[in-house]
Amino acid sequence: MDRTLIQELLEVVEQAAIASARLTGLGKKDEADAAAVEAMRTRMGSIAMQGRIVIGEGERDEAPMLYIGEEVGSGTGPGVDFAVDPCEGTNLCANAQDGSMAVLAASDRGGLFYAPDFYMKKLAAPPAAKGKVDIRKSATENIAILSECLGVPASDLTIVVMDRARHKSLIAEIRATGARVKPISDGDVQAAIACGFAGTGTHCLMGIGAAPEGVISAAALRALGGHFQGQLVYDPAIAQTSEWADYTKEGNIARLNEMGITDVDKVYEAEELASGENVVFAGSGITPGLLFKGVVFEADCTRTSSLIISTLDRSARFTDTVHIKEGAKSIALR
Ligand code: VTB
Ligand code: MG
Ligand code: MG
Repeated sequence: MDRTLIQELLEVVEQAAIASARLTGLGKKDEADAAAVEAMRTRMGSIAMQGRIVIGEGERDEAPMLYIGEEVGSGTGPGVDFAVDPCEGTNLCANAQDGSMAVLAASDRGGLFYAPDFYMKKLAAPPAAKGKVDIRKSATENIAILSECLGVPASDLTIVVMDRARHKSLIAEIRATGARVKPISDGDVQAAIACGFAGTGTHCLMGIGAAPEGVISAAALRALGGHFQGQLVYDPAIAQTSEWADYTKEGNIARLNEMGITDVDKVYEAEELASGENVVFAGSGITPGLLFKGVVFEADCTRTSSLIISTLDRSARFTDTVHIKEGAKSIALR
């Protein structure tokens, strides 16, 4: 991978964000997702690379595009592995709520963990707390560590947690420390990455979300130097999801074993989930969020706001782009 990829990947997520943003607020989450998938795949096709999807829209049979194993790109050039979520937070997009974005993580061949479609317990925190907080510790202990690392009392900390039944006791435990809880309905990738930056008003992400999204979050936080750990969740009693109504803990363990995951309780560090020599994260806002603005459609242009974090040049680039329409007469500075 070389630095020219940074610009290409920026355009990939911008195009995906614009495509789904056209459907913001229309209550059509599947259409918004499909539009982003198609736009992302089309733009990826013109990149000189031998790309491969390792985390995508599902297995080949159910997903026509960006399915796991699909080859993307021109077919010549460096080998690049991708974890993609063209419309992360489809509900947020469909309901015009904050926090949906087009995202991907890229790495050298074999540099991204092939996450199964399972749940994942996650812990994300700022660089100052990297390697100090630990997913094996209780929320109470981690908040004390975070408070020490950031030099602020617990009451100045805001912890993001997905608003789910499974987190009832976690939320109570966090609040008992004096820290604040920001429940989110969806979109734990953006929330996790926001914890890596000071000034976003969020300091830590705790709780259980999806595993594929965990790999994308890990890639971003690894490139940034922040903290991320993940641990697969296979017990339906813990996940408390209706989708696992017919699943058993034993059956899920067997499924993981079949996928080659034998140490099912392993704690994965960011550097294991995104282990490649180089890692690039690219995200572009569909709706506004903690990291960037959403897509704005104007008479003469379309505006996008994005973030690329890359180990290639140790950078985090916040990029606002004006996509100029044919015959544009007036483009405001911002
Ligand atoms: C999780 C989370 C995502 O969807 O996948 C969630 O990681 C679905 O979780 O950010 P449930 O099955 O508990 O509803 C998102 O919020 C959006 O893709
Ligand atoms: Mg998706
Ligand atoms: Mg998603």
